[in-house]
Amino acid sequence: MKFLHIADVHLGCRRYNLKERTRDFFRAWHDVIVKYALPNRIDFLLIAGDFFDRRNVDPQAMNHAVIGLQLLKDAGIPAIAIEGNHDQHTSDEISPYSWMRSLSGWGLLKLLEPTSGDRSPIALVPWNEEEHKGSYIDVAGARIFGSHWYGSSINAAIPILTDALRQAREEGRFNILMLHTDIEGHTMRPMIPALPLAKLNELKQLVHYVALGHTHKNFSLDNWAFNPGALEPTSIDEYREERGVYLVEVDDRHNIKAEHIRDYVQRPFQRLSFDVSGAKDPDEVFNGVIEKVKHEGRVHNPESSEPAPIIEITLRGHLGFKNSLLNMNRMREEAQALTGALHVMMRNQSVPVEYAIAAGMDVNAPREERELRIIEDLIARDNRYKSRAHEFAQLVIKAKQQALGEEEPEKILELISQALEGQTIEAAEISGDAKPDDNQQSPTAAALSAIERSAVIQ
Ligand SMILES: [Mn+2]
Repeated sequence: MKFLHIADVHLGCRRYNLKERTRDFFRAWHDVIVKYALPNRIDFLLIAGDFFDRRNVDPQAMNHAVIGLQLLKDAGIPAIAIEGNHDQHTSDEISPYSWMRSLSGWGLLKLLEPTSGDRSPIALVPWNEEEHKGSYIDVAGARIFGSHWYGSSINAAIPILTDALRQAREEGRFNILMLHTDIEGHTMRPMIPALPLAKLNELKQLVHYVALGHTHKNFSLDNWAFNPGALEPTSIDEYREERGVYLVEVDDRHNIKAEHIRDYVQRPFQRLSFDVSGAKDPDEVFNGVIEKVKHEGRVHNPESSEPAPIIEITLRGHLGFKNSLLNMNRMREEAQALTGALHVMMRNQSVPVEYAIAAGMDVNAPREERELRIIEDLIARDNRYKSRAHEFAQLVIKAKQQALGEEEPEKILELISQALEGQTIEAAEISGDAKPDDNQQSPTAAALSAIERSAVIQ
């Protein structure tokens, strides 16, 4: 038995407002079929969720889907799919229709969906070829099970699904479960709950192969659970991850030989970064960026079959003049002309010098020195206290030391008011107000709120 396992095709994915980029997802999908599905005479193709980028499939994406599915159908290769979070149907109460179900109804793919039974919220029923519906299907010695996208309820769903599988699996067949979920320890979004490995492992006694999807990077577990990764990166943050398709061969004794294939047409990406610190004027930044592109930029060769790259250029560091003086458009156009890139993205993450804290400071300097310097810089941002920034910074440190030493609050207050004497009067005079304004922060409060703000600036 031989099959191809793909996931996260994301047909119809739109990025950067580029028509070409949408076609990339089709090219990858088409190339994989032509290069690996057809010549290898596979018995079936598995699509483990997120075939489409969105539930409301646009006409172009539907064309892209049908072209590939028709090629498979003409070759007699069944395409077996489950829904992912991106192309999942709405609740059946709202509408029983979905494009994945339509494609299944037209015989272009076989969408495997659990149903809900009388006794259990998850029931698995055999494929019905007349109705084009079912939760599992028998093909070429395999029994393939589908599942829904369970999202954060995956933990509760797995034991119920496990019970249903125990009933429906067939001894002697190669049992495959298609599952769209992150697995703990292998996710790209550590903040989002994923299925614990222990829970997944409970399925080991029931199925021979878990066909995973959802995580856009490749990984496999114990030559048993396999996640191929997205066909194409859906965001530039994914471009460094390994992704591809699994070509799987299973012998009569159910030994698995899974090969991860990455050689198909993919859009190349490149990330460049330029430090603007110390640049005297916008021209210097412009020239620096262009030099960088000339030396390191990925140049597209129009003769080659490889697609033109998408390049992202990020400006970092401390900018010595106004942001608005940077001509980002000119940089983009020049970089594009030099490389022949499909698209150049410019991102400005530099921080204007007036907001820069401890600019140019040795990061290995002693902690006390760095602390004093940071507080001093924060205080100096307020013109009213600029001339006494050093003195006030020392005061902040002293007050902090007393607080840490559990000195009485009154004593600390005394220390501060003594040091500030004269200053509050001065400030009130400048503002033309006899009483200190409620909005007028004391230097200590200004420094403390500046410290809070600095957490954001970093
Ligand atoms: Mn996805």
